[in-house]
Amino acid sequence: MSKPHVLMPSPMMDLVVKQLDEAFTLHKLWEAEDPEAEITALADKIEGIATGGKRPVDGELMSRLPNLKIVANFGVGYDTVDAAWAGEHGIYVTNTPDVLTEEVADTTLGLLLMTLRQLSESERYLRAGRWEKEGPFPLTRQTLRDRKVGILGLGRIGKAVATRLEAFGSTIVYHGRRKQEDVAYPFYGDLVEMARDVDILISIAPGGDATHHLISTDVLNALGPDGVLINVGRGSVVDEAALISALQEERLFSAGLDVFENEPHVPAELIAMERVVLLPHVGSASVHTRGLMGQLLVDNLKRFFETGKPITPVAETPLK
Ligand code: A2R
Repeated sequence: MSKPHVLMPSPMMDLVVKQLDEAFTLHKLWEAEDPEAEITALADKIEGIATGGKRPVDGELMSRLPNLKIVANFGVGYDTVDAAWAGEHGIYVTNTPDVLTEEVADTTLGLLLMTLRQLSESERYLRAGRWEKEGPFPLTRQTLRDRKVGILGLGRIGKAVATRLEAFGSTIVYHGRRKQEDVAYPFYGDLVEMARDVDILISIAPGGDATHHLISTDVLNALGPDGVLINVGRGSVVDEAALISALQEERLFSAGLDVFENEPHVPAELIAMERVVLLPHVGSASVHTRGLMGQLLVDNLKRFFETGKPITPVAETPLK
């Protein structure tokens, strides 16, 4: 029996490419001289796509592949795949949830502490020889002591962040589209109201139209001149221009960002700010965790072509 044809638009980790090469007829689009002509030539054959999100898998691409049955996405966030379109057309979309939850939560706490205690800035101070020449680094205005933290997106990762924050003694509240009955933390139906009541806002919500620029000027103003924003979800959730203005005008104290609106571009205005902590989207980026994510992507495709059911379909998939 011939192996199912799977399209890989952009390079992925060796572990994924090797296993997909063995199990399927894998088409590495980036190796094609003319990728668009290659898609047209293969159109009838392709039954699966393995994507890392570099090239969006939108309705335009999927509609060119009449036998497409599954799109396997690397990562828990799948905002570069039009999952609603796929669902409407009977195509499964899978992501890689759970296996990265603890790693991203660890990174979030690291970024939070780096930001509050200005640890990047203080290390640069030491490396520049300023400790010896000028004396101790100034006391930081921020601390995690006695602070109230608001979580935007109390999902799998948000809850793992909250568990860690409990151990740090923080007070925790959250905002989402609905109150979760099995959660004891106070719920805010209004994000501006929550921002007004907390010292620190952590965003771990997904990207996409529904969350685009949810963290607006109003939210940042409500967080206030002593407020700190941490974003580890998606860059699109924060109005980056509004954030830059708020920081420049000292309407917000600081920010710790692992994600940006136009990655890998990071605005020069942010890079110029000493106090702000900027990470190159490393939330889940350990060999250990990325390996588990890659394996789950491979297993989703294999399981689907063996049984007709993938392991972790996303919510928009109407196929039960
Ligand atoms: O709204 P709810 O109650 O379904 O809560 C979800 C929340 N969320 C939103 N909150 C406010 N406005 C929205 N339009 C909205 N859409 C979703 O985000 C839920 O608590 C949370 C997402 O949690 P999970 O689906 O469990 O995702 P997980 O594994 O925690 O990952 C979160 C995100 C990914 O989508 C990537 O963008 C990033 O972390 O790596």
